[in-house]
Amino acid sequence: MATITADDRQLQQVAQRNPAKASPMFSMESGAGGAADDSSSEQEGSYCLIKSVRHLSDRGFTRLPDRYVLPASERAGDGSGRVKLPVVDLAHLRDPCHRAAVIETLDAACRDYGFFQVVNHGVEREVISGLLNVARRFFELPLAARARYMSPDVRAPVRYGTSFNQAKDAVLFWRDFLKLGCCQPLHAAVASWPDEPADLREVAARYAMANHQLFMELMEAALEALGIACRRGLLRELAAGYSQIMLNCYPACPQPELTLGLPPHSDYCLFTLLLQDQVEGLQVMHHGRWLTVDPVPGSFIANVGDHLEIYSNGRYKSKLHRVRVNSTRPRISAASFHSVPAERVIGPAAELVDEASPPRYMDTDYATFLAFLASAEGKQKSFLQSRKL
Ligand SMILES: O=C(O)CCC(=O)C(=O)O
Repeated sequence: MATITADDRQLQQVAQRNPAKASPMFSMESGAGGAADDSSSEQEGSYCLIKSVRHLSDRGFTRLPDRYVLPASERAGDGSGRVKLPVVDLAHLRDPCHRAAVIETLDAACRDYGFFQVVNHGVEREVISGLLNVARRFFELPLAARARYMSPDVRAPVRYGTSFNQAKDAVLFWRDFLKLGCCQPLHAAVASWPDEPADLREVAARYAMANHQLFMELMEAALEALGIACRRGLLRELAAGYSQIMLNCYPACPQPELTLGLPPHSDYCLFTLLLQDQVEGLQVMHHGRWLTVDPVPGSFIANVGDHLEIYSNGRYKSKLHRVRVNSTRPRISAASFHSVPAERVIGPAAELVDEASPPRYMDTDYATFLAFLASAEGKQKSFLQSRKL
């Protein structure tokens, strides 16, 4: 039987001190209703379920709480293969003798898998390990310290939470997250990031800058591959574009076969750059099959987001992906979503539209996406579908 811990008491104090901020996270309306777990107290059960899966994992639950149990048809099952993603070597991309060949690889990967592995990127090892390390330490903080950043508002620039789209998920997912908004200038955004662990702001800011630089290089290559002649204007806008770092924590799960860390979804951005530790979990949908991606230490996984599918008028594919969890090894990942400035409207590129290829998507912007997220689960490719002409 679960007992009230020091964490619980601290969290109750946070809720009492700041009920406006904290209480929606504990209400029965925000996704925690109907809890059933190892706890004898329904109130405590619902309270635990909603605050974080890390908390449930730490308490040694042996049975997955009902609110995490997916219908059988939505579980991962046993039948998935493995994939080694196409490799985009940035050292070669930077070499004029090899650039054309790398651009071809990137173009083919974006059209087919929608995913590729980025190697020889030049981002320093300690910047990468530093981010994974500080993320791990953030999720190890006492819950009350993490709870300072809880918000049910999908628009909040800094947000700690759990599941996929917690307020809308009919079934919860086995993930906690910390979202760090990275609008420009970065120092203004950094000031709102958590001040615990003490080095989080510095480490994450270094990572954000290096990661954004990488995104810019990949975008330049993608625009070249798509044959966009006037690249400079868009690249200038992207230099001041909007990005988010999503730090994900998937604790060991008592019955991983019954749930998922994240449901099948596509990303709302131009490119996502994903960093993962050595624990596998990411699966991509390819020709109707789920494939597990082999982690390659030190590399990034890049994937085409909804914006790039729209901008490329459907040539590049924003592919479904999901995350499996396991019973023994916690997993940390950091997904950086990069796109245009938040107020910028994006639609199919003029160069890619003509009589033979009419526009296939409506123009869209960030506000439209946030309104969509606030009203729908956002799983599968539902947002992108809503923009199709
Ligand atoms: O953790 C992962 O491997 C994927 C994360 C992801 O898809 C997301 O944050 O949207």
